[in-house]
Amino acid sequence: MPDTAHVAGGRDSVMGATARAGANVALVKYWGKRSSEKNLPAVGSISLTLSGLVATARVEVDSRGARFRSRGEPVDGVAGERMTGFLDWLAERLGVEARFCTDVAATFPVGAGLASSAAIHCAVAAAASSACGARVGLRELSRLARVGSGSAARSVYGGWVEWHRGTRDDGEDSDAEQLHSEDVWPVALLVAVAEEGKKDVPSRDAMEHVTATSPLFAGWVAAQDGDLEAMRRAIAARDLRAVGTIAEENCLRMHATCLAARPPVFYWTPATLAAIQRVRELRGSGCDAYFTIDAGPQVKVVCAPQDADAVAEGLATVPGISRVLRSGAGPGVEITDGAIPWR
Ligand code: 2P0
Repeated sequence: MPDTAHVAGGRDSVMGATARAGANVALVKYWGKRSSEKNLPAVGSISLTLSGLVATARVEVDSRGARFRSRGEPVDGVAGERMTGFLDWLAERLGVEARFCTDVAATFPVGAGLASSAAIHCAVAAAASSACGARVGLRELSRLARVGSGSAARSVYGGWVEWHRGTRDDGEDSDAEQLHSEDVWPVALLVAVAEEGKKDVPSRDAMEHVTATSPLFAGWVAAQDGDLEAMRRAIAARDLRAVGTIAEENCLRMHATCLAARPPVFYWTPATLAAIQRVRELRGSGCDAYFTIDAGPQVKVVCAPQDADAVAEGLATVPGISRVLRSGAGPGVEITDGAIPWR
């Protein structure tokens, strides 16, 4: 339980804090849960936190507004209920009798397989901790963020990050740690946007369905520790070809597991496959570029910074790709207004 300072201030003054966190792209992916209640993963994962694709969350204590707003507009339905549940869980966990409300904004499309959920839930957990004056270490913040959305556990840290599967039922050993900071190895990360709209099936439901029905799921889990070990070594050696090769294999294994579910979960569009082919062609012409795809049709490409212009141009002309976002390794979560809980 975090050490929480007394929540001061009368009912007339609204206390609050603001945090921002980057999206992250998994190079060894989180797919499947050993327990869904607190997002305890079936496998460990390794990601790169991204620059530029950032979510900001303002959390206020006992404000009278809607519990969950996006750019000031109330969000209801399943997303509203999920966020309200997370805010209530955070208040209880942080030991305050507070009614948290949040207003979020992202610099990139939300709910389209661009890890908006990771950035938003990480920023909300950090801002809530700050708003109520709690003292929370970064690993503890990672565990708090994980309960909002599993992949949010990784956005706490900048650069190259590993989220540990853990074995405990209470989740106290399932958090992320930084492998290497964002400034030790410059890489470019491009996102070829194949579809701007929202996903049909939320990752949460898809993971549950795939875990329950895919005959390949056991094989996916069994292969993960080998990929994690190889990826740790590849990142430590700054070996982009090894990082990219492991990431492509891991991504395709995840999607194969989804395709084998009953009924199948299929995220790709024709533009997704065309972008994969273009990455392979670019590699054939000497670019150091590798793809990965999450729970949506977008194709993320990790490449050497000196190849980024050629890769971005190559992706932009793929039929069905509407635009290419450019990013790289980014920093961890930051409090932009409020006390810093982890000092
Ligand atoms: C990842 N994805 O490692 C994987 C790869 C999508 C594909 O984490 O249910 O939004 O909130 O824990 O974190 C997306 O899943 O799911 C995700 P919940 P989350 O990035």
